[in-house]
Amino acid sequence: MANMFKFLHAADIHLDSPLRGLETYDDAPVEQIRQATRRAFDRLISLALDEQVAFVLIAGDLYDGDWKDYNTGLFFCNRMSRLAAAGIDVFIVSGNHDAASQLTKALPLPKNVHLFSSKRPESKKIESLGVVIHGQSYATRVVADNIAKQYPPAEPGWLNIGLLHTALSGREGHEPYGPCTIDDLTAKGYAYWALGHIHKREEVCADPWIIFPGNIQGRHIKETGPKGATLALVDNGRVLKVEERSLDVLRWHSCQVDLSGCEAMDQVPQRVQAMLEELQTDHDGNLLAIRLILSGSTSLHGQLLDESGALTDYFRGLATGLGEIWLEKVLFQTSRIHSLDEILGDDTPIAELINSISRLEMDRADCLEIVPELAGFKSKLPPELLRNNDIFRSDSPEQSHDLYQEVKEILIAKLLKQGGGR
Ligand SMILES: [Mn+2]
Repeated sequence: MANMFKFLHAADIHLDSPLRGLETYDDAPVEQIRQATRRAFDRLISLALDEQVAFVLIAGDLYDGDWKDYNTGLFFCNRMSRLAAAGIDVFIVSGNHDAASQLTKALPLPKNVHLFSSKRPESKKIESLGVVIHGQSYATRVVADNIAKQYPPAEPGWLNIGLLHTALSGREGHEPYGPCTIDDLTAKGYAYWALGHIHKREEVCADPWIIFPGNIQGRHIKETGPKGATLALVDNGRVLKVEERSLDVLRWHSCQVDLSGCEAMDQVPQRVQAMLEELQTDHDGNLLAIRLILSGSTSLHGQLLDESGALTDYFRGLATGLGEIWLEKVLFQTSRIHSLDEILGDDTPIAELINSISRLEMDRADCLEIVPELAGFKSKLPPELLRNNDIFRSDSPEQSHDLYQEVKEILIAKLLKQGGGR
């Protein structure tokens, strides 16, 4: 009986997850992004083989949803056969995205793959290692029950592992599925809880180990930084240590470029370039997808807004020149050095006009009333764009608010330029 071995814990692979509107960007590296979840999955397979792990755990949302065709499933079975050839077993629970009710197509599972039942918790023993894995799949997309409660207590004398798709007691930006507390999990007496669902890596607890490995590949700007899986080392029936291993092939970053104190326009690209070069040094050879946020108070504020289109193109050129960098978006969020009152001085007509614009409290409803064409325009947009474009999302009032602030700022900047203000 082997008393020292490794296992790999991954989750939220979202294999063949769609592009989320990236095709609407002119220069998006569409092919690289489209292939990213598969390439990251290939790196997971390579890691399992290189580290000669005893088994692999996948804690839900292996698939993003129902397969378009059988290709996604065939790809998965093919990669599983590589693990089978090395004698590596794979244990899977499904999550909300690939719940039993969500998938209408199926392929026979390779012999080395075990998918846990969605009806009740199951326990699978690996006699040669003294390991028992407890798990339950999602039957439906929405699981509001604490399914962990039904998991059996630890089997004495075995290394007990719980495989579970859950939001625990809630995590920002994630549906509160399979709710449970850390105490619920600890009470079972397992050595390791292999969780999934939360896309950001989190070591919730070290005794027992309760871990969200995060997803293996970021899929949009809200999933930033390195992504990967957890490699655990077991010795004499105890999980000695865990390591985070990055697997992503395309890395998202959102970064601020502080333009405070910039006095001349030629300083702006310098600061942007410095930031891009800094990011370049820390990306494990991956393609970088970057959102630039220009911030800080500067006398260039109005000019930046006025020239935002041309500047964005210029920054794209800088990024492309540096190599594997794609600028997803540039946000202009600088502020004025001087207040409007200071700039405008006495009550000239232009001052009055600008002041009334700056006082305008626009919200979503107002905007649609002011510009009735917007509603017609919105109805003509493809649904894919609507779903992914901040501007038209009715469920994000803060984003709408930001947008209207930006519109106001651009209007004011243009008027100031016309009126000869600073
Ligand atoms: Mn999930």
